[in-house]
Amino acid sequence: MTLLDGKKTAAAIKEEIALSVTELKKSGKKTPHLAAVLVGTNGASMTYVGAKVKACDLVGFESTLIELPDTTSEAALLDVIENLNTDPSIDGFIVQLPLPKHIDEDKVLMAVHPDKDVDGFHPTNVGKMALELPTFLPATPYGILELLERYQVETSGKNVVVIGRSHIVGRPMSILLSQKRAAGNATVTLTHSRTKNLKEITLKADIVVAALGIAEFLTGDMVKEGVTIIDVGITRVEDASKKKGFRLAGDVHFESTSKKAAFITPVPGGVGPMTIAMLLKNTLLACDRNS
Ligand code: L34
Repeated sequence: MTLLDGKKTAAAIKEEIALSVTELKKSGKKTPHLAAVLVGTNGASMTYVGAKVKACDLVGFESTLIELPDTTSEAALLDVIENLNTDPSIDGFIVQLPLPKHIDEDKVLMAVHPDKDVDGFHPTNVGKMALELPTFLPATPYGILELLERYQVETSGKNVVVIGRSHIVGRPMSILLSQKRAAGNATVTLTHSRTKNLKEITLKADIVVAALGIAEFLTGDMVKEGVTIIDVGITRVEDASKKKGFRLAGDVHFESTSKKAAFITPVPGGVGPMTIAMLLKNTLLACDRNS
């Protein structure tokens, strides 16, 4: 079994990005600048956004964190977005999800200018992604492609089963893996909560991408020998024995599935850090397009 080490791979990617930033600075070009908008005090979101800002520092990017209270109105958030859209110092920005219930997420994502949409969530960029036109790929699927590629996991002609049809992971993942590209050319089955006989389907998979958001859902009896497993889930499970009061669980039951797997991502230290590295990569691209 080979561990697909997202932490290590993300560190290597960040080093590559830091080198590019050094080159940009040497040639007198603009330093990439990422902004992140965080609404409310969701503990996990604060951790992820904090990690994004820290990663910017590490590679030499500028970063701006805009923290808003969870009582922020939709109109006020849209104003903040408009300011970021028109601020020439900002190359790209994200609005961390989830948003408080009184805010329409679709409306907010559509307000982000596609050229600054380094999450790749705007319909224009989703459309370009689906049509294989150059664009910002959503960071989590992009990170998974990069991990598969760097570990030389063969995807061409393989049966891939994606569990979960979210707009930010499952759906784009299913599209990207079927495309004619590196870490593509797979035969993809997209499964979800209405899928019948899921186990019959996952047992035929060469690669399983678990992105449904249920802790330890995928168990050893659901996969075949030699499978590659990508665990996108990250749930905080109460655990009194831990200092923080919780532990992190993936969507995959690691102990039972790893016995059968050829390749598997851990949680933490798998897909999460890759998401952050690829967000930086998109920001570098956004800055490059601006210069
Ligand atoms: N707009 N919202 C927007 N863009 C995104 O790309 C995200 N996502 C998801 C949630 N909302 C978003 C993230 O950033 C999930 N996500 C994310 C990012 C980083 C990590 C996990 C999820 C991460 O760094 N995970 C660490 C553990 C961190 C911890 O201690 O909790 C890991 O090793 O998996």
